[in-house]
Amino acid sequence: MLTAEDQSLIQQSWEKLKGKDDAGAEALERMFMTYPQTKTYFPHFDIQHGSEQVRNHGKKVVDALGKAIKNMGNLSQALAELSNLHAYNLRVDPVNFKLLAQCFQVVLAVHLGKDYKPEVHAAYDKLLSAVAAVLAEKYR
Ligand code: HNI
Repeated sequence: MLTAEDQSLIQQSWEKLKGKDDAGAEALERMFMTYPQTKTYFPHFDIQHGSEQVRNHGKKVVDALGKAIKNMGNLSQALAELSNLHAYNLRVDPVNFKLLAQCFQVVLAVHLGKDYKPEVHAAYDKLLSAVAAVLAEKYR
């Protein structure tokens, strides 16, 4: 459960995050390198460093997170379409959501530096867990 304090920490730090388009691509690149099994969902992608496809996809993921951040009170509704897509069309094993979340946290830590205080980290952990739960909720 995201408290009012969590939500405000997330909103403030999200505004401070520069280069959001690249943040998504960096998180994906980290995921592909650190957890190579995740590459199996992207056989149609060029996933080399600097790939335009990864950059575009990263931007979509970051935009979706931005939408989630604007709608923290009602994530299920805000992400309903994405939830359908991941469950019925893409069939991404939900364990992978945690892997991307972890990589995204590393990107936040690198980019926010000292602003990525433990309480900010904890707040994002809750947010990304909640997003992952919504993306997986149609599986049953
Ligand atoms: Ni995900 C497509 C958001 C986790 C595999 N994904 C999308 C799109 C968004 C998105 C946005 C584009 C939808 C559209 O075009 O309408 N994905 C998210 C978010 C998370 C996430 C917010 C978690 C935080 N996706 C994952 C994970 C995997 C994944 C963990 C697999 C390891 N996603 C995909 C694939 C596509 C995709 C595959 C389709 C890509 C394409 O363009 O063909």
